[in-house]
Amino acid sequence: MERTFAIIKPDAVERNITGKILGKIEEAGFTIRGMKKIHLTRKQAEGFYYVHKERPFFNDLCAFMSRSAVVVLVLERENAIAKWREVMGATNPANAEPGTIRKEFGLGIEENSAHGSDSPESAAFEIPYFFSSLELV
Ligand code: 3AN
Repeated sequence: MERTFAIIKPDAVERNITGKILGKIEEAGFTIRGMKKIHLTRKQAEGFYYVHKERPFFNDLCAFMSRSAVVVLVLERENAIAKWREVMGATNPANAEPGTIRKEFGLGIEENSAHGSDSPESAAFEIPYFFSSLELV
C-alpha cells in the first residue's frame, strides 16, 4: 500500500464539484486516510510550491491557490502516486485523457482542479505539510 497527497483546488471547490471529484477518488479504489477543507494563506501556498519558486508561473499559482478554500487529502491504495496522477490526467486539461478529472473539470493549465504528489519524495514532504499523524486514520 502507498499513500499520496491530493488537493481539490480552488477552481473546483468554488464550482461545487468537490463531491464529483471525491466520487472519482472512491471509484478509483482509494481509501481516504485524511481530509479537510482549509483556506491557505499566500505564505502557506508559497511554502507548499517552493520547488516551483523559480518558475514564471509561481506568483500566479500561489495567488490562485490562496484565493479561496481547498480540500486536502491523503489517499491510499496500491501504487497510489502513479494511479492518482493517471486519474487526474495531464497538467494541461487540453492534453488530458477523456474521463480524467482535469479533462472533465479543469479550466486551464493553472486552474486544473486537482493536485497530486509526483514522487514518493514529494508525498513525504506534502503529507506532513498538511496533516499530523493523529489526523490520518
Ligand atoms: P502537476 O500538478 O501536473 O504535477 P506541475 O508540478 O508542473 O504540474 O505544476 C504545478 C502546478 O502549477 C500545476 N498543477 C498548475 O496548476 C500550475 N502550472 C504548471 N504549469 C503551468 C504553466 N505553464 N502556467 C501556469 N500554471 C502552471
